[in-house]
Amino acid sequence: MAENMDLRYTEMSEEGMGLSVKVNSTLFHDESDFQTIDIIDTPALGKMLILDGLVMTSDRDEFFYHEMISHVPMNSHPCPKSVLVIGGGDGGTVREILRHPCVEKVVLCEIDGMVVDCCKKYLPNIAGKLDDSRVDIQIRDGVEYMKGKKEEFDIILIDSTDPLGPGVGLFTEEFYTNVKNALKKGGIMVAQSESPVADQKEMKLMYALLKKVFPIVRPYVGPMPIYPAGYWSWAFCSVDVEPLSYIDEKRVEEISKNSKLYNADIHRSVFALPNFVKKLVSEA
Ligand code: AG3
Repeated sequence: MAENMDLRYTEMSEEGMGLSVKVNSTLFHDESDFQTIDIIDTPALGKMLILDGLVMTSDRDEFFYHEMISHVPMNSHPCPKSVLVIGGGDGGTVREILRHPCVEKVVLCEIDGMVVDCCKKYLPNIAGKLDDSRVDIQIRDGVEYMKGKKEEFDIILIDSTDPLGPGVGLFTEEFYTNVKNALKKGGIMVAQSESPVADQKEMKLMYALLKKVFPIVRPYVGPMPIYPAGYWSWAFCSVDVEPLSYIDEKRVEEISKNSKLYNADIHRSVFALPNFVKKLVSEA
């Protein structure tokens, strides 16, 4: 390689704002049946998973996302035994779910087997718990998987890509209706819901659909350094559970002992929304 050659990975918005990371090397590059998959090694963030050119996760900042998507809903349920993750083939969300002792079964429904294999091989810190005996990995389309399910899960997490490419069917009224029907009484769905700064159009469309399906739809927000605008949102949705109406204090305390971000104060504060986010969601 030429001396001083500066290889970079860049994810740029249409307006030309984005992330730029120096790259040591590319560890994996292939086309699956669904998308282009890259694993790169970087000095700033460790190894990173890139799908169709968009960053999904990295060794060093994955906790911002995986702790938020999982512990907020998990600790809002008195005893989540059966949990479903749609997407999330990197395994980070599953790893966090398994830290809750009441969990008996986690189904991971990921469309792309190559993502799972690749993350097991190159991102063991993130994917390392996918071989746990409580995990049932289903390599299939989440849209198909959800059809006809009735009251099976306490918690369902939609750990999808952006509303583009293979993930697009996960942003529809039909899919959300099937998810609602698959929740047990007292069940909660959380879906990643894009950046309130960089993805306002997508977010509005998504919340409009969610509000058609779920009586309770409450966004929560947090930092996400490597995603667009560095600021992210998740949608807490349920038929019968308001966020903060129940918090499992004992589990919050246990989980926060070994968490980088999540603790009792964070849990209570994430539903505090800036005015522009409130407006965006109320107009959806
Ligand atoms: N799922 C959310 C990815 C969204 C990223 N968007 C982007 N880079 N434009 C991440 C999967 C982590 N388990």
